[in-house]
Amino acid sequence: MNSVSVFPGAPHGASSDLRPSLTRTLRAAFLLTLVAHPIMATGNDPFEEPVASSDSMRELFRSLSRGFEVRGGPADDHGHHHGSTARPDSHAPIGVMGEHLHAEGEWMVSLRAMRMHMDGMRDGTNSLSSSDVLSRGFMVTPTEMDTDMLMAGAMWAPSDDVTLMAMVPYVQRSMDHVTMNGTEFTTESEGLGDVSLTALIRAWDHNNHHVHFNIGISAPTGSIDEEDVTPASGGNDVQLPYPMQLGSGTWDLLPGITYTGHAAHMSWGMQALMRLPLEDENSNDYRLGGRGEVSTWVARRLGEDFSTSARLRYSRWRDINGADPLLNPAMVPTADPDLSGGERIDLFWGVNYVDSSASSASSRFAFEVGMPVYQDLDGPQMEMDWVATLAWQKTF
Ligand SMILES: [Cu+2]
Repeated sequence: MNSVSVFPGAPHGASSDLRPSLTRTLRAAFLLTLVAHPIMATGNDPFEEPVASSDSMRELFRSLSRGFEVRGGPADDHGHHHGSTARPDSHAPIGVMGEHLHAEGEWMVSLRAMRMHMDGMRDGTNSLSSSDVLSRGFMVTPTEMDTDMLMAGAMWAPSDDVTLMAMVPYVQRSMDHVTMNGTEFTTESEGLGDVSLTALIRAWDHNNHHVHFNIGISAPTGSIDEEDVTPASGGNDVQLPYPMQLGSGTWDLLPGITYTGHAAHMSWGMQALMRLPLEDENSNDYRLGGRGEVSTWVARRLGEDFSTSARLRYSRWRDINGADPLLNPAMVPTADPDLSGGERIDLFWGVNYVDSSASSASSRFAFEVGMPVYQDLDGPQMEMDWVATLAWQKTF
């Protein structure tokens, strides 16, 4: 299909008509790279013959990680770190959280910068143009959305069998829309998201195989009263639809289970996580639908300091229960609680770096990017286009 058929008659300029085909080309290139990278990696064994580019990359990252060393004392020697701590792939791809334990007394701090880009609308597995959505009677349809999240994390292990993990997200959202008469406008929201605390509890260890439980709780610290101006609001701030809010508004349970395994040059894992509301409704008379996801990944070491990873994630989330009385579901699909459930399969590619020559108090850098290969949405609902995470982690 060509790009013209994607937005037939949509009130957009020629430049935005190009976007779907560009997106498709980028996605095809990404998936091709993802499939090809393990093959290329085996073709030129990096353990025998490190390629020049990876040497200069290593130097760059090493000098970066030295820049992050704490002044006056890098590398306290605790002496009881796990043997695998300095492997780049001893941590999962960075989009996976709570997948490793720490040794007793060990601390880790981390900072993740994440962006999720959504582009266009979908009903079931079919993409919809803006005019398709408007022809169903909505006054407004979203066209694009970006969510940026800065996530500060801390991990601490009171014992070898239990690691505690706290996550503090700062969220920025921006959504572009077009109205029935062609007016384009953007709404924005920004602030603290839902803070969570999770206990990672060792369940089973056998040689290179490891299982732990994730038992977390998420506090309703993120606002569900975000407002902005729209063309219909006469210059006043009005309540924004559900996807623009910063938190769930309820206390949520975050149960999960994680399996990881490793061999000399490979590691792999699987994690199932859920988010289940613990209250019937929040202060705005609704609760988000329960959400579950399963990730499976495999990582391959490239020399001592780098690893690359491929990850497959299946997510499913249910419709919103109840309704915010300030929202009119006939205005825009994002204000309709019955148009919020769905399922999706995403494929990710990632890279981890750790300076293996440093002592145990080492900095890590990691990057992961993913794209959906399948989306089935209770629509019209916004389609996910890509998601990327860049992170720094430091163990004490
Ligand atoms: Cu950690």
